Amino acid sequence: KTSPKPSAHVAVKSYACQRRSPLNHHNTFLTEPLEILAENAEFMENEGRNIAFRRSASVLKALPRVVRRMEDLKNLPCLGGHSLRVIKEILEDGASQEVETTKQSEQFQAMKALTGVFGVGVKSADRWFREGLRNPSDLIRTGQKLNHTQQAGVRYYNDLNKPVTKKEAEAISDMVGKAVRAVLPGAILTLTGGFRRGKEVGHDVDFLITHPEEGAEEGMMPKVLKWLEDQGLLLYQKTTRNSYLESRDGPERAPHHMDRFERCFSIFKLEQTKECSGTTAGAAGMSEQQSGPSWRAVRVDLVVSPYSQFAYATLGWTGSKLFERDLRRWAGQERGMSLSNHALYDSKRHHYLHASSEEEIFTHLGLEYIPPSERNA
Ligand code: DCP
Ligand code: MG
Repeated sequence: KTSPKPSAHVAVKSYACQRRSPLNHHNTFLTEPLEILAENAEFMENEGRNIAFRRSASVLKALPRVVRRMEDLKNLPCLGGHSLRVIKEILEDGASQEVETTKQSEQFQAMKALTGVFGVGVKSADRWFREGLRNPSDLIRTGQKLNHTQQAGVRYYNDLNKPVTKKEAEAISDMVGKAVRAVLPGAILTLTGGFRRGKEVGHDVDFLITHPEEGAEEGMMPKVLKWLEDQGLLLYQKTTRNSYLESRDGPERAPHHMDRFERCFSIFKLEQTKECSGTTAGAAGMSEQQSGPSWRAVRVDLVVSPYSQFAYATLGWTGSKLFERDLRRWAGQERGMSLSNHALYDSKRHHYLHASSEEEIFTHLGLEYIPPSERNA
């Protein structure tokens, strides 16, 4: 009988920003169920539980192999009793009763459908759920008062819930790049968010815009939007100077890491090639209409940053959300520093730390550099 090798237990660090989290990992069969419970906790506005399940799932993403037995989890950080029970059940029975019940529950399904409307946060969705509403068509049917964002969200609901492909993100990147350079020669456009981390699909396309000459980027956003609008590429746009969370779901959601960049939430009209427009148009006798629309709606976020803050903005907008959260937590708890999407402040020495690249920020924080493709925590 062979005893398990000690090397079977890998050391995993407790902050997500200390770990390498590739896009494709070995334990999706565990992380997906845990993330269902996290999402459900989010719908119940139980932030502690949400983050606990997110952290458990994230730790499993960093493992170099499939988890087969509970012993494989020995010495791993962030795995609480509840997560361990769920994992054990999946390892033993192939599924967790709690996860299956949650997925089937009317509340979970309704919250998912309602928060799936662009512009609808957990608070509004929960209120509607308690009033008996279950999906976007109920909002229309019962004549709910919707703001402009939510109206656009309902109008383009199907398109916006269809994953955006990398190819579509690249097509939009070309369009935005043209707009940005036409408005301000020398301007730099960076694709951020999930696509920068190497994801094949996303729920939106995130961009960061800057210009090497400090201050030149000021007043750019309206011009870029006008250029795009004149080309007929915009279905919806709303510019804000506030944080994304604040503007998404009301001021009560304002986070501690307030982001003051000029930001535009938009919906693009993306022309589709025949192969992409869904239904097969080639069949004999099919009219243009039956072949489906020639365009689709895509959510696009644009952020303008001064050059001096560009490295921090890039790091802050690349994600993942948990990676960002742990970067800020690491800075505060382990370094006595305060990290935002704009800057890094050393609270002990009372000064800001300049950085012109993401690598420099990791160095300031005393962290090993993790490339975007391994920030999928
Ligand atoms: N972000 C964050 N905290 C939030 C929202 C966003 O730190 N609450 C940052 C990190 C995200 C980035 O902004 O990666 C973009 O936000 P998205 O919601 O677009 O997230 P992703 O691009 O990572 O995922 P998706 O593929 O769903 O768009
Ligand atoms: Mg995104």
